[in-house]
Amino acid sequence: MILKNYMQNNFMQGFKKQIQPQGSAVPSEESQKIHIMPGKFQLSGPKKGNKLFLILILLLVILFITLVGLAVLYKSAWSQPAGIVNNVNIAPIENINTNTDTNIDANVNLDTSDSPSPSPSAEALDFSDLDNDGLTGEEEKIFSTNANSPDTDSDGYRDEEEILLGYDPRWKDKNLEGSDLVNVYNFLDVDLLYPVSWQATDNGLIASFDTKKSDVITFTQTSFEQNMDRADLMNVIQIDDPMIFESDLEETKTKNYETVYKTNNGLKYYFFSNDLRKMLILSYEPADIQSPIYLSVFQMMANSLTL
Ligand SMILES: [Ca+2]
Ligand SMILES: [Ca+2]
Ligand SMILES: [Ca+2]
Repeated sequence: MILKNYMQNNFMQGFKKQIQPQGSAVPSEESQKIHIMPGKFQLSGPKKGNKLFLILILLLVILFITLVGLAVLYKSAWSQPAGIVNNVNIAPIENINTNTDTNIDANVNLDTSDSPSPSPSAEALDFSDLDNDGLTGEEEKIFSTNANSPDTDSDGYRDEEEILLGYDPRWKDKNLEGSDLVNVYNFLDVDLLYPVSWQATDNGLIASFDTKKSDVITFTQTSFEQNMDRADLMNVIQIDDPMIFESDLEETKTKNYETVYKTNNGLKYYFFSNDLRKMLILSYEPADIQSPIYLSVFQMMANSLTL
């Protein structure tokens, strides 16, 4: 028992010494209290400081980002006008290039057009005959007919046909003479019709009809004192124009003249009076000899000659 008590005491003391190796119980309680208090103080203190610190850093970061963003916007705002300025500079250079190209093309075209070019007035004229009725676009204007219909008044007669026969192509069974399309001109005791848009003048020897589009139509008369046979008529014609031969002429007749010669190209008429003492010449000199634009009007004038 003694051994047992001794061992228990010693053992407990040793055990107590092992559990509480740092000395007495009083100082250990105080130290525990002191430790707990600073522990609480230290834990709560740094937590609040960290939050404030983090918030401050966040604010600084946000401020920095906004400043950087503003700086980027400011730079981009400056760079866009700079880009536009560059584009403006590039665009004129491109325009200059294209202009020079077109100028070169125009020069090439001018070089190729060495052949005689039509006059500016001839270029503005309408030579086309879209409806294929024999009247050019200009002639359709003169007679107020439909340039897209060969028979404006739908009476079965083509527009040109009516004009050459002396009818108003706009209305059925109406004459050209007396309409508002033509005037009558009296010269050398002969009447002839001409478009109201033209101007007729004479100097007593030659009558001129101004088409106002560069073409020239004239009407003259030559008298002969002696009687002549048919064989002599060719000589009379060649006195007027030595370059005309018999093969260039065809014989025809009009309403009031039995003996009429006209050139194959239809640009000149020679009318002989029944006693063959007088010769009347109606000639048309077109601005473009290859395509006379008023040939139908001219034929109408020739057909309308009345004594
Ligand atoms: Ca026509
Ligand atoms: Ca027509
Ligand atoms: Ca008709």
